[in-house]
Amino acid sequence: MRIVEMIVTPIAVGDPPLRNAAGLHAPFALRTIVELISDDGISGLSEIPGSEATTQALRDSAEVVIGRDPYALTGLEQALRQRFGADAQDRRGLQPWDQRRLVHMFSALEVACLDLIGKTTGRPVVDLLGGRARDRVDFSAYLFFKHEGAGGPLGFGTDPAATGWTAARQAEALDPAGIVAQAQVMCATFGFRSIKLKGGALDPEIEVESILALRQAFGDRMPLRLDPNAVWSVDTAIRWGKKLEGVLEYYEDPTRGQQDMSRVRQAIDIPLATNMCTTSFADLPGSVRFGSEDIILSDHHYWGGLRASIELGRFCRSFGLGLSMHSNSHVGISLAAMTHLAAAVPNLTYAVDTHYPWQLDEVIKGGALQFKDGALTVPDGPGLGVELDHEALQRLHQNYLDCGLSDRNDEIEMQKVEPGWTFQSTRW
Ligand code: GKR
Ligand code: MG
Repeated sequence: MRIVEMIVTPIAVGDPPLRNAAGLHAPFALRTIVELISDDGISGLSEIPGSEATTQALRDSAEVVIGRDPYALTGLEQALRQRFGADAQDRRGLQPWDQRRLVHMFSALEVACLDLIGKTTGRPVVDLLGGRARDRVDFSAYLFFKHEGAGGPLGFGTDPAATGWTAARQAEALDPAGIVAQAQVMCATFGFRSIKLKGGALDPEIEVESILALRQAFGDRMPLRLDPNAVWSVDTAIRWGKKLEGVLEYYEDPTRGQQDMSRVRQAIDIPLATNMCTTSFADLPGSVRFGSEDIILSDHHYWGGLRASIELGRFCRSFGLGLSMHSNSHVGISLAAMTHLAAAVPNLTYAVDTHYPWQLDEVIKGGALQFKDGALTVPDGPGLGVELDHEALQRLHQNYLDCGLSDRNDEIEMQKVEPGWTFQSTRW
């Protein structure tokens, strides 16, 4: 089997005005969809965060990809590294999301190759990763402080006729009562059995009060997580962390960098988790040396694909670390890949993050994948088990062309709400 064609399509999907440490989500989240077509006419799919540089680099990688055997993934990674060079360590950036190029490119190509292989052999991707440790994957409710608005063409506008989650999805939530209301509808709609709150957005006191209000509303059997995305100082992280001992399942990136994370970890009695200070294989020796976290959040878009994420799982097992999974705004192709991966890793025992309920647009046939009791059954069709809806792809590509966004920039969006607002790598 040979790859004969690669189609790279940037899309923009409606995203509500969600707050985070870097500002505010724009009305559209950007993703890039990759299709690899084999010489027998089978197509393999993948999805990665959208960025102009990565999309262009993926298009340029055609010279390395076309004519290649999709099973030859090690050679593909070597060829990409040679052609594009390794990412400098600081390319990740200080934002909550990762801006490295090579890991994203290889992830996009590897997942599409595995989908192609699965579709050719008639086996689900989970089987190509060693088979299932579980049939169903638990996901976590992912709460955000937010401004009123639905995102997409409605922007800050709302549909007054909306009910249920569609109404809660567009409601303002800028205080503990708003967060509890958001959580109640999200958990009732999707059945989630653990909750993560995106922090680093408002004053720490409001964020901690929101966690305590969730505890009050849901009781102590609902695991709770808080993620300030590293914009709290060590002192702030310790001071507020003390109030959350015995309350949080884990405290995600309360502060920045492995050494400071380790100082917080020594001072408080809550497991620390990260998708910001230990984000690559090069960071793992530092993680062990400093003892910066208890739990690493995997993400196949950032760690260089599904097979690399399996390696990360083995590392965590060897060093006694927990393993969870990070997400960013995404649609169903990424969700399917995350589900296959989570099903294949025995020690991925935490409910996986997902932004999926926040996005109403979809590129896969049949519409959104459905959570039941907060979990997804691993798709058992060949490959990822999802198919591209080409009409939807074209519509969402047109959104991309029309919306005028080409890279994620939450600071610019925030300035529309609070003129002069700027990102600070340590805010509180
Ligand atoms: O979607 O605003 C967001 C999140 O802040 C995202 O960009 C982060 O990467 O979910 C993420 C996290 O856990 O840090
Ligand atoms: Mg995080």
